[in-house]
Amino acid sequence: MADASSYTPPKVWQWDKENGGKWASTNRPIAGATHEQELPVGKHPHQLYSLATPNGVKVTVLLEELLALGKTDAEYDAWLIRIGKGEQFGSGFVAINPNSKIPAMLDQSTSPPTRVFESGAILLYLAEKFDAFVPKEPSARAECMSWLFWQMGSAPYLGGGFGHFYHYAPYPMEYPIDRFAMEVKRQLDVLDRNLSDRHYLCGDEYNIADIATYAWYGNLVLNNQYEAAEFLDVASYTNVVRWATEIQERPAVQRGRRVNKTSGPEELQVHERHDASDIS
Ligand SMILES: N[C@@H](CCC(=O)N[C@@H](CS)C(=O)NCC(=O)O)C(=O)O
Repeated sequence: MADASSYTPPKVWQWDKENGGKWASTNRPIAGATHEQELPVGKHPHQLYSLATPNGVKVTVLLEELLALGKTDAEYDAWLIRIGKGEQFGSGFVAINPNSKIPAMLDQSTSPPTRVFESGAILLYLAEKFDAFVPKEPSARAECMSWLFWQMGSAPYLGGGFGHFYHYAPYPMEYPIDRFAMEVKRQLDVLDRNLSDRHYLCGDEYNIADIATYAWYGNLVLNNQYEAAEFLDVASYTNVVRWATEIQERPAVQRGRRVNKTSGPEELQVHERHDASDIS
């Protein structure tokens, strides 16, 4: 791989399988399955195939919130998909998510079963199914959709842009780090201003927009995501910190954060969840 200053793009891009990046062994420029691998199926209505990354945590937090509300039909089996080992490219997973990214879900309570992929789509599907954490009144609903889609469109600049170049890239590159740090700080300021006179993102009610946004930006300001707390001066976004702290204290959030978790303190990891008692 050429260093940053000497690189001239070739006429036609070629796949360099050994580009040295952290994800070089799993990232590919083609879609589709790489191997046959059936997915396990449990007894509950919802079969979740995921990992406790911010996108995965959104869904387990919502499922735990629904169960905490007493929606017993929200029961779920959470199966682990180890993306570092390429399990997202197994044939069974690709059948429910042709995009090969966690999270993906199968709802067995419908006939035929319903597949849902994209974390935002899964949140909306579950919130509508259980009539919870999404407002019904049209203008409140529009505000919720606006923030939910804001999160879905914004987080790739945080994860795929800033996080990738600041934390995972094989060597530091000023141009992309500068560009994405600027964008992420702008996004934090968008949230901070919105939360200066609102308790939650859409007003007084906690909903799926908060769940989705907490998983990325709450994690960033509270949990030193990408070891960038100081670099991004996250503590200065005081309204975001206040909002994220409150969400993080919710028991369902604490539970959801542990499901499909394979890193951090071992006693907090719950690789698979098939029953409430799996999360002690
Ligand atoms: N827009 C998707 C993004 C999902 C996503 O990027 N998932 C990552 C983990 S957070 C993944 O599965 N990466 C595996 C890969 O890229 O091969 C969503 O929100 O569900």
